[in-house]
Amino acid sequence: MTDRRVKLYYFPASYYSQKALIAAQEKEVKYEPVIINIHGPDGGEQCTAAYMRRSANKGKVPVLQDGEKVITESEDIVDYIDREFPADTKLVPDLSTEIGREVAKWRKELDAVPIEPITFGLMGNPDLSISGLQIPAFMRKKGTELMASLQINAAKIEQLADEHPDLREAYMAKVSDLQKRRQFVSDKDKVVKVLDELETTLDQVEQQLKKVDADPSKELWLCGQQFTAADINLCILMGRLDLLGLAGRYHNAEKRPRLHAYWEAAKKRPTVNRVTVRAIREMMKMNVKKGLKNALPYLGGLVTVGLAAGLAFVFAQKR
Ligand SMILES: N[C@@H](CCC(=O)N[C@@H](CS)C(=O)NCC(=O)O)C(=O)O
Repeated sequence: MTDRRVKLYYFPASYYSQKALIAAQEKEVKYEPVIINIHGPDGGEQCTAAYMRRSANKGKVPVLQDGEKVITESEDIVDYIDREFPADTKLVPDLSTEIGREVAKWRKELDAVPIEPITFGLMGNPDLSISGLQIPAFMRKKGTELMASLQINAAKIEQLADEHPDLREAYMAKVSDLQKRRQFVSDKDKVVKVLDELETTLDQVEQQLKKVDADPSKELWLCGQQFTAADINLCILMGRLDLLGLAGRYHNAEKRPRLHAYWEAAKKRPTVNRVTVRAIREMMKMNVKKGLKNALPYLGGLVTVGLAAGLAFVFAQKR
């Protein structure tokens, strides 16, 4: 572990943030956490001009800042952390080795899973969920409400584009992202297709785990004995399937038993557990704290009124 300290801008429930968080924690990187509320008002904190500039005009999380260096793509963040922070753990084995090539192949395959259509598709069509969405109520919007909020956010971002002409192009790219999200919400057939395609990817994962499992000397990680960047990508996907109530569709003791066993074991790994399983609990805590903070002036008012009423009562009794 080194004393070098970086800044990590992220949102706990964000898929790609979780990738950076697991990597940083696996490598025991000391990082200053900066939470960017991507569900906040006015399109979210990632849309402020200051954050847009900080994130190379992308306005997305995660972002890793190491002194002057700013890294924006989650795959690049994992590579950077692995390269720059030597530790016993090596997340990205050298490409000149067989495991290095395997890890690269699986990272690419899993990073290509279209997580936005799956997530927004399920939020807009919760009947596609098997065991129900686990997303906390304060983060969840249904069908028409979700469509309307995406539209409102697009309008707010267009306004920001007018206010900051130097960021216009970047803001308009975000508006186009929001329009795509509206399509995922409204086009159920497309969502069904994406969910069907995921079956093929997970069949390949099951085959790979079977291959690894054939060697009893190896612990069951995706590319063998070592937990790697490929496992990070698989774990965040499994966590997202849990969150969307889709786990039962894709794996159980009968269907893809190796993947099922893999996830049961992976969830116990401290970094994976903290970042995926406990993310929602953290979100709930954040929301309760925010609620309390907002309620504080009213609570203060209530206490004052209560005290005044009590004193008036005591005073009246004495007379
Ligand atoms: N390709 C990027 C994707 C990052 C991304 O899409 N982040 C999402 C959260 S998971 C985000 O910031 N969404 C907010 C927005 O698009 O305004 C990466 O791998 O880092």
